[in-house]
Amino acid sequence: MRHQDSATPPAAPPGAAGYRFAVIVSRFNPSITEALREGARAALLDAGAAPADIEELHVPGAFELPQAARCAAETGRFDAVICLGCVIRGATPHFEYISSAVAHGIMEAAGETGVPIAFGVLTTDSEAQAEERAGGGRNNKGWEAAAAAIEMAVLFRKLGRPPARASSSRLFGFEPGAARGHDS
Ligand code: INI
Repeated sequence: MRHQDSATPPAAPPGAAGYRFAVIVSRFNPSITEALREGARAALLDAGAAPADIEELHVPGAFELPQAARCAAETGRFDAVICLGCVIRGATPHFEYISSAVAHGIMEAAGETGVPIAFGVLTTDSEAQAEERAGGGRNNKGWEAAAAAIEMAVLFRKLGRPPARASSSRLFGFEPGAARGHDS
């Protein structure tokens, strides 16, 4: 049985209000990843997330997504992280290495930080295939990844995970200067 038909992805679960999301976007294959970013943003807003609770961050390529996702998760400022990228086999001799490193890296970062991290990375044979999966509405891997991130964030909170904190000044769990012995 197929998990889902690609023409009818599941609806974005409601209830993203009060949750904070990082959307990390790879700049490689930018027209595709921009469409994924728009899809993810639409899903989050449709599910009730406040624009101020969606932080968009960019990385050079898909290979950097796990590193940035881990860094974002470790700040404690996000209930879920969404990774968006596009790796095209035709244009990438090292396609298998990059795709596999990204998938494993994201899974490891999620497991080690305890923050849900969604995999919105297209791995396709051609640019045409990537365009098909970065379309409007729900026919968009970014939309799908954001829907998964919302569902996981809601589930984790139900299981007792505390809400992400809103502060932007407390990075990595300590005040700037604290590591140098300041008390501020
Ligand atoms: N990065 C991608 O996101 N998609 C690709 O198709 C791709 N190709 O074709 O090489 C790609 N390469 C860059 C890679 O992700 C890193 O940014 C780079 O190796 C520097 O670490």
